[in-house]
Amino acid sequence: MAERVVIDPITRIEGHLRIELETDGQQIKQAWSHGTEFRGIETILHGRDPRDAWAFAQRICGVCTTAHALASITAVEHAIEAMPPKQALLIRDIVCSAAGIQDHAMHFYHLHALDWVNVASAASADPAATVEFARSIGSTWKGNTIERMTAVRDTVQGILDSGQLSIFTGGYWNHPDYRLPPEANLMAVAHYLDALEFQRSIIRIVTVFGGKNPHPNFLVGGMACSIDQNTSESINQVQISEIGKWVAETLEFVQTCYIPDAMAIVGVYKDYFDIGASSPNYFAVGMIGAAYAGDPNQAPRHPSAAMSVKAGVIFNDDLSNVQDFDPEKISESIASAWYTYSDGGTSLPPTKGETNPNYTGAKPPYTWLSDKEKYTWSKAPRYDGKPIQVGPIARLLLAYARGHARTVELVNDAAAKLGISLKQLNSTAGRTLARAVECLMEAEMLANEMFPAFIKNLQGGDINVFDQSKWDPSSWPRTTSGYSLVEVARGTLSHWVTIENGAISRYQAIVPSTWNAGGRDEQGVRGPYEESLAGNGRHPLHDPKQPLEPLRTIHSFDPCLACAVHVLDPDGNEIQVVHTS
Ligand code: NFE
Repeated sequence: MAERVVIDPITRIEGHLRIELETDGQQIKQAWSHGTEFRGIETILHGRDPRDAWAFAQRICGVCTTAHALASITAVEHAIEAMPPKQALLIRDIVCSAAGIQDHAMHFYHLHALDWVNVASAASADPAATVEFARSIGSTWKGNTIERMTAVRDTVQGILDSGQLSIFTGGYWNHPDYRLPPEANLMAVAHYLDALEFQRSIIRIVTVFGGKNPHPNFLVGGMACSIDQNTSESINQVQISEIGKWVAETLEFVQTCYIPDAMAIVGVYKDYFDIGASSPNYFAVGMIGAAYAGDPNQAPRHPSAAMSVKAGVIFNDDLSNVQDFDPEKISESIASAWYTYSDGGTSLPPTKGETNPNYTGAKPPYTWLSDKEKYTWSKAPRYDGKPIQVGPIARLLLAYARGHARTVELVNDAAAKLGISLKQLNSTAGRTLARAVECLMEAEMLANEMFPAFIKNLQGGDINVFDQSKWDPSSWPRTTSGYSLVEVARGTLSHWVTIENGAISRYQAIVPSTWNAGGRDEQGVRGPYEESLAGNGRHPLHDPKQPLEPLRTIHSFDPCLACAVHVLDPDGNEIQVVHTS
C-alpha cells in the first residue's frame, strides 16, 4: 500500500524546499517538489532605475549573489546597448569564477558530503591509517598529516562525548547505508573543516574586486573598483599579488583535495550511477562562467574560455545530436504553481512573464500539498515544451558533445576509473561527479587563462574598467528590453528586463533551481527533481524515518529555493514527517 513521506525542509540552507513522496515497500513511486515560500523580488524591481537593479536582484539569494548581480547588469547593458571595457569584463569573469568555485566546494563538502560520510564513525578511525587512506586515493592535500587527523578525530570524539552534535545535529548517523570505513570518514571530516577555511579564503577575490561579500558591488557599464597599482585607495599591487596567491591555492585545493575526495566517494557508492536519473534533456550556453548579453548565438562580447563551448540543447540523452539554442523557446508554466497570468493561460515566455501570486493551497499548518493541481511557488520553466536539467551535468555533457578537449579528457578518464558509461552521468552520483570535474576546469581557467590575461592587460597599462557613454538615461531608447544568459553554479541563469521612460516596467528571472525544482506542466510532465525520484519507480528509500537516499538525490542538484522562487511561510495526513537539519 502506498505510504506518504514528507521531507521538509530539505536543505541545510535555503530551507524552503519540501518534497512529498508516495512509496511502496522501499521504493519511491511518486514525487512532488514544493517551493513553500513566495519572495517576489521581481515585483520589487518595477518602477526602479535599471542601473540599480543589480543591487535588488542580487538579494534573490544569499549564496549566488554575484550570479544575480552579474545577470542583472548584463541584461540592462543589453537593453541600453552599454559595452563595458574588456578589462571590466575580465574582472567579472574572475569574480564569477571565484564565486562559482566557492559555491561548488561549499556544496560538495558542506551541503552534500554528509549524505555519504558518517561523522560519528570518524571517531573510531586510526589517524595514521587515515593518512595512508588519503594517499591511496591520490589525495596529496597538505592537510593529510597524522597530527591533523589526530586533532580532528579528538574533536569529533569530544563532540560525541558532549552529546551536543552542533553542526552535525540531525544526521542519520545510524543509517545502514553509510558505507565508508572509519578512516575515509575521518579524512572527509578533516577536509570538510579545511573546506570551510578554503571557501572563506577564496571568496576574498570577490571581496577585493567587489568591495565586500556577500552582495559585492557591480556597475552597469563596467566594474565599481578602480585599479591603480601604485595607490593605497585603489586595487593596487599588494592586493593583486594576494589575489595571485589565492588563485593558486584554489587550483591546489581542487586538484589535491576536492577531486580525489569526490572520485573516492562516488566510487564507493557506485550504484548511485544507476539511481536518480532525471529528465534526459539539457541545455547550457557554454561552460561555467559563460555570460551573454542577449542571444548566445551572437559572437561573445569578449574572449572567454567559458564561452569556447557554443550554446546548445540535448534531448533524450542524445549527445550525437546537439541542437542550436533558441532563447525564444523558453517559457514558464504555472500549471502547478500558485500564480495567475493576466491572459488566463498557464504559459508565458519571459519577455511577457508576470509574477502574480495567488495561493490556493491548503491552510497552514498543512500536512499534504500534492493532492491539488497547484502545489508550489516555483514556476516550471520549459524549453520547447520540455523539462530541462541545467547545471554542471548539462554543461559537461554539452562540452563533451561539442568535443571540448579538456572535458573529453577528464570525463573519459573519470568514466574509465569508475567503470561507468557516459549515459550513467544522468544520475545522482553523475551530477555530483560532474560538479567536481567542472570545478577543476573552472579553477584551471581561472589560474591559467583569466588571471594571467588580467595581469597581461595591466602590464600593458589597461586600467580602464568603466564606460560611461550609456550611463545617462537620455542616451537610452524610450522603450527597450534586454536579457542575459549566464552559466552560474547551479545552471543557466537568465534575467529579462523591459525599460520604459528610464524605469523598469517588467523584470523576470529564470533561475537554475527553478528549471530543476519546478513542478508538473500542463501535460502533467514532472520537473527534474520530481523525475529523479519517481522517474522509474525504483528509487530506494530504506526507512521513511531516515530518508537519506532521496536526500542524496535532491542534494545532487544543489538546490537553492530562495533563487527558485525569487513573503509567507507555513509550517507543515502524512504517515511520516521528517525534519532535516
Ligand atoms: Ni541561490 Fe543560484 C545559483 C542562481 S540558483 S544559488 O547558482 O542563479 O539555482
